[in-house]
Amino acid sequence: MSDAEHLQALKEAILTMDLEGITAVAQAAMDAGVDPQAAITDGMVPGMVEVGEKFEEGEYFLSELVVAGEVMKDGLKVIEPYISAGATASTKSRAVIATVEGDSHDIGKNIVVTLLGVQGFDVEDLGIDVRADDIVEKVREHKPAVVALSALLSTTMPHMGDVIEALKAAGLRSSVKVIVGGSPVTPAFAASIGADHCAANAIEGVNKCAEWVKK
Ligand code: B12
Repeated sequence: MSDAEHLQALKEAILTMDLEGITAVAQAAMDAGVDPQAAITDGMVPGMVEVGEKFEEGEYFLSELVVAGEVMKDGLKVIEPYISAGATASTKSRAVIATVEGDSHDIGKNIVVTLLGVQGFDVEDLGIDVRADDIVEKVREHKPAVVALSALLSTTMPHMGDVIEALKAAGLRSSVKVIVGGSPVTPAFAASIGADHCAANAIEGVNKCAEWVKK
């Protein structure tokens, strides 16, 4: 099988919600030497995008979103160790990351967590549905160089602005860089809330974080 065929098989596994087959499909891609980051971004993610489109069109329902999410997570479990194995840590800075209040999407955030680890960041992952005050508390405690925020819903995106306001109120805004990401987040929105960067995807975002802390 060619690399392109492995990527297509990964995409199909997400799209057909192949919970039983995904582990073998992902392992086969890794055994064949497919680049692990490409397996995620050019294999599984396009599958998820199509699942989202089918949900929007009414062809898939919430139950399908749930299962597709589980399939993606099982695939990531196989692929992520291959990313870390090839890594050379280039930084020793801290990052605090969270999915904002009201939002329980964490698949993209978890990819960012893995890639930050690969870049040598000491990552404090606060999980999903995290209130601005709790994020500020952790920033006070861990003194990170970077605060990374994820939102997948247009209704929860504004909470990213709440986090920045809460950081300002606590006198902590100037001590951290704030990066925001997630499919509905645009550079214009990021600028409007005073974030330092809006990530186009996990890889680009994490590269920006590494650039910020490069001595
Ligand atoms: C899987 C999924 C779910 C799963 C989530 C499982 C989980 N553990 O995460 C479940 C079933 C729980 C779910 C629930 C809901 N969902 Co949903 N979900 C999706 C779906 C299909 C895929 C999301 C995903 O994981 N994509 C794959 C990852 C890898 O991509 P990603 O998250 O975008 O992340 C990438 C980048 O954005 C970036 N990134 C993300 N965050 C960050 C942060 C930083 C700092 C950086 C640097 C980068 C970065 O890195 C990643 C890799 O490059 C999307 C459709 C879509 N195509 O996005 C809908 C979608 C996001 N969901 C949607 C909706 C409406 C809902 C519900 C409200 C449905 C309902 N009626 O209940 C609930 C809300 C629950 C809640 N309170 O959060 C809508 C949102 C519409 C909107 N714009 O507001 C979408 C777009 C579907 C649609 N087309 O309508 N969902």
